[in-house]
Amino acid sequence: MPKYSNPFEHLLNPGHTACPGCGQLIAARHVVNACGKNTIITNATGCLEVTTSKHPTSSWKVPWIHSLFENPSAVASGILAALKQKGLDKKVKVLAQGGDGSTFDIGFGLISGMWERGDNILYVCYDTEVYSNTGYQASGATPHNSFTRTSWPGKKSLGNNLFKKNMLEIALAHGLPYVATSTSGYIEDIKRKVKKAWEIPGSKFIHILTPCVPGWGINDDQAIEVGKLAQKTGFFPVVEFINGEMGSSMKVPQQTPKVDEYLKYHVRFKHLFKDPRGAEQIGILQKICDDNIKKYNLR
Ligand SMILES: Cc1ncc(C[n+]2csc(CCOP(=O)(O)OP(=O)(O)O)c2C)c(N)n1
Repeated sequence: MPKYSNPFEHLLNPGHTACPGCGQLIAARHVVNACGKNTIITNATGCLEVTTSKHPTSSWKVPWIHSLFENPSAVASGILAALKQKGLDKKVKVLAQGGDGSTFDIGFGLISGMWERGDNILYVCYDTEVYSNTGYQASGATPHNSFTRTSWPGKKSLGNNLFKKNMLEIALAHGLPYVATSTSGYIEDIKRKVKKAWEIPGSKFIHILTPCVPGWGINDDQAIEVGKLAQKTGFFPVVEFINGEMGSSMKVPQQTPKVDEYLKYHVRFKHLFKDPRGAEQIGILQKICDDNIKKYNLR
C-alpha cells in the first residue's frame, strides 16, 4: 500500500478553487510549510489570493491578509513594525507574496521600497509569466514570442515582442542578502531555499517559475515536468545568491535539451512551429538559454 500524507496537515489546505495541476498552488503550499506555523502572510491580488480565500472560507492555516494588488510588501512592512512594537518580531515571520503581474509591474515600486529599507521580510514571486487571473494578458515577466491575450501572433510580431525582465538582477541590484530562483519542478529546492532565506536577516527574495495550466496551454499533469524542463534547457536559471555572491546553481544536463523541446509543451508557443518566421525566433529564444547557461555558469 502506498503511504499518503494527510493533505490537511499542510498550512495551505485542499478545497481551494485553483485549476487542477496549478503550478502556483503546488509551490505556495511548500513555501508556507517551510516557513512554519508562526508566519503571517500578506498576499497580492491574483490567482493565489482569489482561489484560496473565497468568502467565507480560507485554505490558509496561518494568519493571511489580502489588501490590494500592489501592496503586499507595504502591508508586510507595517505588520513587521507592529510585531517589533510588541517584541514579537523574532518569533513571527512575515511572508509577502504575489504573482508576476504584481511583482514585476504593478507592485514593484512598493517592493523596491521594502528592499531599500531592508525589512526582515521574505518576498516570494510566483511567476506564471502572464496575468493569469484576469485571462492571460502579458506582464513584464512574459517571455519573448509568447502568445498572450494582449500579444497575439500576427503580421508584425510572433507574440510578445518584448523581453522578460531579469528580476533576479533587479533584486541583486538592491543589495539583498538573499536572492534565489526555483521552479515548481523542484519542490525540495523550494523548501531548502525558503529555510535558507530565513537564516539570513534582512529582505529576501525568491522567484519561482510556476506553470499556469490554462495560460500556458499545458496538460494538468505537466506543471512539474515543464518546471523541470525550463531549468534543464537554461530557459529559467535556478540559482541562489548570498550577499551578492553565487551560493549554488542547478546545473543543466550535459546533453542540454534544446529550447524547442520546452516550447513544444505549450500552446502559447505553438505558432512558432507553424509560421515560416518561427525558426529564426526560436533561435532567439535558444540564444537566451545559451546566454543564461554562460552567465550563471550552469554547465
Ligand atoms: C491596481 C489593480 N490593477 C488591476 C487589477 C485587476 N487584476 C486583478 S488580478 C489581476 C492579475 C494578477 O496577475 P498576477 O499578479 O500575475 O497573478 P496571477 O493571477 O498570474 O497569479 C489583475 C490585473 C487590480 N485588482 N488592481
